Amino acid sequence: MDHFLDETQQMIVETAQEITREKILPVRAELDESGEFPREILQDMAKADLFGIFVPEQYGGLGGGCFEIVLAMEQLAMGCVGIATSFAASALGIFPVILAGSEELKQQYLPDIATGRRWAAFGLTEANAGSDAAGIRTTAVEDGDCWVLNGTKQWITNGGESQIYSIVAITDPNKGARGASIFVVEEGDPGFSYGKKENKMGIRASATRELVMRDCRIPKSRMVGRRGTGFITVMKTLDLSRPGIASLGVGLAQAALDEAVAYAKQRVQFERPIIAFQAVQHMLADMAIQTEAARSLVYAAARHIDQHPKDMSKVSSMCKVFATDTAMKVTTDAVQVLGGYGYMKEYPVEKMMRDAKILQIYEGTNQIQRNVVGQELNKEYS
Ligand code: COS
Repeated sequence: MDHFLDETQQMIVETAQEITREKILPVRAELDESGEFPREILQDMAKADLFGIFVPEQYGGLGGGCFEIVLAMEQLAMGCVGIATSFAASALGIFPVILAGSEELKQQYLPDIATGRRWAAFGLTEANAGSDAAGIRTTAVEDGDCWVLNGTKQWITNGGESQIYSIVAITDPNKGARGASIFVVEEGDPGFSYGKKENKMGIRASATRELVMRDCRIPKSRMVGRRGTGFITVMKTLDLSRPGIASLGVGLAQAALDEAVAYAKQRVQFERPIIAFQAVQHMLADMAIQTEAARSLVYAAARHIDQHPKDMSKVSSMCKVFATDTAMKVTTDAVQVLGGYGYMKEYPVEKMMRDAKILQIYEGTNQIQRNVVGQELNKEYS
């Protein structure tokens, strides 16, 4: 389907396609096996200006919106969701600064993010605060001209690999959701270290690690936005980033569909290519319909967000749910079409199925997304 991309958008798609074809596809199986972080590929993305897409022009970026991010991430995910996740996590990590940071913080960090000289990560989740994001226990206390942070963040994408971290911490314990604030913590700050590195089922090329803050002292100027506004900025950050995760689902579903059709055309059983059997055709048809429906919803949601930045939540959650559930279904069906071969590591579809699962879980489970949609409907119809 023609989605009417302008010249810049078409260029973003072609650039991301080239990275996928030249850099990602040749090594994705190896990185999946080893769990090695794709540093060089991220540097290639930086050289191709992909990290500038989400940074405003006055700080050296391309000034793209949610739609441009979605276009790039979809293409990267066609190669490897693990590698695409490392890219996505840098955008997520810097969104709080873009959305709520002071001019000083923007000038301090955004030019480096735009050129890909430094990468970012988002430090929200803790052992006992996942879906219940307001339940975090990390604290930040004022001491002279510093903030002192204490706590441990868990399952942080790009942990140990990024140099800039947006950390959510409690500044006023008695104020509930109004008691959280966001801080930029840099690699090398006193009292900041990395903990356990996770061994994962899928997206194995991405790094997932604990962040540990023990009397971590940072300058006062590193608070992002006003004290107590951290939770709201977190919610806006996630609203803006979830279409990106949805687009990873679209790219992954498309890649699985491509593999399944190619296999079905060459696999002969009962003296015919299996694509000649209606049972297989119907599976492929459903996969194609669902993938295009997901893409159309994600594109429409991203375009809506760019036009109506104050009205992001419902469309963001809707497209995240639909596209990532689609990715799970389509990748599972791709394994089924390839049968025994699909279950073996010689073919890429088993990796795709493993990678799909996390999309339904991270950046807010699909159950939480349905809660958000339901609550918005409740408001709209009251
Ligand atoms: N944009 C702006 N503000 C928002 C918002 C949004 N999308 N969603 C909530 N808020 C505001 C509310 O208006 C409320 O403000 P007031 O204090 O002024 O009333 C405040 O934030 C608290 O909202 P609420 O009471 O709805 O918060 P809950 O603690 O019930 O949590 C959910 C809401 C479940 C939606 C939230 O915790 C969430 O998104 N969880 C998933 C977290 C997640 O994605 N984790 C993945 C790891 S991050 S990579």
